[in-house]
Amino acid sequence: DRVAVKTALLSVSDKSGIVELAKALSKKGIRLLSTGGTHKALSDAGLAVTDVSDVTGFPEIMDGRVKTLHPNVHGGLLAIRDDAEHVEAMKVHGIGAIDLAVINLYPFEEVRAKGGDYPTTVENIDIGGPAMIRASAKNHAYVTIVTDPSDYAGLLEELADGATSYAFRQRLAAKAYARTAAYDTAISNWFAQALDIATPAYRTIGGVLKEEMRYGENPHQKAAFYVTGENRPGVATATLLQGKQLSYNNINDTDAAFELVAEFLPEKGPACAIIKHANPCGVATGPSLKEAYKRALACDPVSAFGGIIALNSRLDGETAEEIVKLFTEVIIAPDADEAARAVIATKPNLRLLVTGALPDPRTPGIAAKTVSGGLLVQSRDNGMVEDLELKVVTRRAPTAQELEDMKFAFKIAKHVKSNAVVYAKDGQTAGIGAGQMSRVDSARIAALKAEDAAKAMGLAEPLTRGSAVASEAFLPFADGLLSAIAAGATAVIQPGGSMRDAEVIAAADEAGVAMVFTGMRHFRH
Ligand code: 93A
Repeated sequence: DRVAVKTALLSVSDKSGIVELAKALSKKGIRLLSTGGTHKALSDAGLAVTDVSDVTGFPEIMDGRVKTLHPNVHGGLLAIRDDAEHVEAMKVHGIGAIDLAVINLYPFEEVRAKGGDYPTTVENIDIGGPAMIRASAKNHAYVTIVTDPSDYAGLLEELADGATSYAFRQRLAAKAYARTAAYDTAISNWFAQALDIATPAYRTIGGVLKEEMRYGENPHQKAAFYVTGENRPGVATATLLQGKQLSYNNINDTDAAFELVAEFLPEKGPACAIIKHANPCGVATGPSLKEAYKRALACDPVSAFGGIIALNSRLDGETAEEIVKLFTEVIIAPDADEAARAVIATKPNLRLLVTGALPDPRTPGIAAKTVSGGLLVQSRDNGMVEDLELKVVTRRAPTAQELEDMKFAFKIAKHVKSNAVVYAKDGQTAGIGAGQMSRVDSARIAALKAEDAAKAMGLAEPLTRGSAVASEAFLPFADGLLSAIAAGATAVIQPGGSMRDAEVIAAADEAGVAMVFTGMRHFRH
């Protein structure tokens, strides 16, 4: 099954290693064909190489948009070598077989990542390259397709006897289709982003392998991290300033932390979110970043141990000093100043990630999860309480302070696993109940945690007294509300829309509690 390589077509944008490869191929007596720029690089290096225009009998036209899109190229790549009709067609039309194709594509992903303008990005959509890659890969029974410069060394090893094996060609064909699929994914997602289209039908799920982790959610599971190239500051694009590689769970939790803290615009003041198992165990704003951290920690200092800390502004030295007092896994922030970096450096295992910016909570995007035999895709939950028309449904309207607390709590409830109940006061979470199967249990747990935190801090009463409470989905019965009132909440924010809204409103009125409906639900499962 070894096929001798007599003719090779080289057409590469990334020209690293191409001259060395071409020299080695040429030494083996392999005839070289190539396109304009590649041709120039090779002939400049003194190699004998045929211009693809001489093969097609056609000049490269339209700024190179049409250079290899020709039957003489595609026939040479696609012909079945032992099919009489194919051989006859080659003879009649003067098509020569091409046995090896070395191709890498216009750097669409790089241009996109650098924020190239619209026409430049479009011009970097390669057409001829993917066509040749797909043709060669389809015909892997005869043709060897190399799409990655890191495979050049292996190719030369394989070609020791001037031929390649079927298994070798098969493997490279599989890699080739992974490459063209990833390339088209990047193009479709760039379009969706450029046009602000959140509809999943316009998006493709896929990415480029960034790294393999030692294990997945559990040690017996394997895991890898793929980057989609989406232009969104976060864990996928962050720079790891120090600490060991992030684990699967770290990446998941860090993402949850940073997306949550990004809800708080830095112009409005510092904010901090502490995450455990993808749920916040404390979120707060404060007069300084250090205060924001301390206030976030106060909500549930027990759970915060070994957590992930996300900050909405540049980490400074005094905040870093405070953070290192407790065992933390990861810190993520837009930036970290010199003093902060020096403090964090005293904890070599603590990972410090900087992103350069915060992601915009309002931009559309895509979220996906697998189910058995399928993929569920939806647009990102980019609803923001600031954009909603809040409807006061109780006799008593909330005070200005209650309204602030309500909005703060609802913002956080969006990032808590359902059923979510969040108590907040003065820009600080007082208690968070997450992931319970019944809403009333989430309310009870949140209140219980607030009592524990009060005891730990030596407070006379829990922070839930006089707080606002948020529920990410409607309160189906009055019981959840009554439990919140028992914990001391004086204001309630929830989407509304239950069959029993009237009952819930009556219970609130009875207790003199103010309640607003947002009309928007934030399930998170
Ligand atoms: O503009 S294209 O879509 N049209 C083509 O016919 C074509 N043929 C090869 N792009 C095409 N290519 C690409 O040109 C290759 O995929 C490669 O990335 C690049 C190499 O061009 P040069 O050799 O001129 O630098």
